Amino acid sequence: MQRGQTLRKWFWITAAGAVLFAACGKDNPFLPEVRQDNEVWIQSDGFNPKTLKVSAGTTVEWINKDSEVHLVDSGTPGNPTLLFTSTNIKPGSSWSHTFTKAGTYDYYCRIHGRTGTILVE
Ligand SMILES: [Cu+2]
Repeated sequence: MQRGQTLRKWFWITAAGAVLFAACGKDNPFLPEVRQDNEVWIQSDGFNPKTLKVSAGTTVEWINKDSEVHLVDSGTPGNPTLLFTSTNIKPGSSWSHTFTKAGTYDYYCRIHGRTGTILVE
């Protein structure tokens, strides 16, 4: 084999390896994403999970997996508790809040009225 051919061969082997490596990686779009223990996914049908159990000191992250803007507000529709209020959570973005004390924290989407609970132990 000629030197040029050998180089080309190794180029393609390296390129194929890089593509395979990327495909097997964490951000592989072909693999389903896994929700982390401190995450609430905002989906078109509501908060997932509807009740999230965490330990005190956990930073809970609401991730908007929907195509609409959502806004997380503590309390229940019509009865906000003013403990936490998110900014507008746009599709693909997220908002976080750290829960330092044990308790049951109800929240809802101020735009759509859907409800959820954070159970802090
Ligand atoms: Cu909403």
